[in-house]
Amino acid sequence: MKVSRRDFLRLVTASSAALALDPLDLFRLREALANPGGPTILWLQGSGCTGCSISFLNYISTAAPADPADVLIETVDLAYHPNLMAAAGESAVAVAHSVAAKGGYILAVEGGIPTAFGGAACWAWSEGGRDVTFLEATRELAARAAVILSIGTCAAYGGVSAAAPNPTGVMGVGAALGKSTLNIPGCPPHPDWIVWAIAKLLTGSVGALDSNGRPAALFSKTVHEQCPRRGTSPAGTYGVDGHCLKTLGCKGPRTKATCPISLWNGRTNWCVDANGLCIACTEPTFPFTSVRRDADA
Ligand code: FSX
Ligand code: SF4
Repeated sequence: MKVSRRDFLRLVTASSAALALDPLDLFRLREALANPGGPTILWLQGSGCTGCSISFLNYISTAAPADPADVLIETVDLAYHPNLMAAAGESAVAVAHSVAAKGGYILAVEGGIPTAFGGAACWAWSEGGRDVTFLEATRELAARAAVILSIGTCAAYGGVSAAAPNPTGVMGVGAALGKSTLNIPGCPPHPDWIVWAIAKLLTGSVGALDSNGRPAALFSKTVHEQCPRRGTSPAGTYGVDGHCLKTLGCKGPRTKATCPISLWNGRTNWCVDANGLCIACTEPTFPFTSVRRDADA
């Protein structure tokens, strides 16, 4: 029976607990088998809802990579992810340190960084009996990263996690660390945008960024410009198909994203087509002005 590298890695990962395989050994094994052209990714989760990871796991495509497994096994080496890695505890942290020592990896951050209370509102991990704040962990791992990828609006700009009255002083990753980040916002970001960013980083061709650190290739047009309901008569109330939702508070005119083209949930639907307003979740102001019927929409 021919077993592909992908099947083998799946098998090893699934059976690592049963085999009591040391996570560091598993890491070295995976490193040896990983796509030699694939970058290593450390993915951290701070103040957010984990919806960014869930969105990524909903990735599906007719072209390669076809699903998250294709991305994670054939394309990149995901060395650390709180939900997806086989390792746990201090062994998992040791893997992150081992990658960090080498440098040149992609640091993907999901969720914002709490900065109040000395960062003590969010812990990344414990090691040697000491709790390490998310602020400290991201500072350390950002130091030798080739690029910092802020996945989701919380990581990019603070988002829901930074909204009042949350007292934890959540900031976006770039603002909290004082570093440039490649921002893929959205609450959550579309899985295609996340995979697009990773693929473009692989080829070094992300292209121009806008003033909010977003790739212009994905975030140069407003939702309104691409909306099939543009020019239709205003909806007088909620739940009526086919009418423009602007008078109800749709933020499509000042929200940059590809939702009307990308569609969501396996390309079946998107907010406006489900008669939901665009709430501007890809914008730095989200969620502060997202539900107000302000004059600019
Ligand atoms: Fe934020 Fe991610 Fe919104 Fe949630 O963790 S961008 S709250 S969908 O998932 O950070
Ligand atoms: Fe623009 Fe929203 Fe109306 Fe679509 S529904 S045309 S995005 S205002």
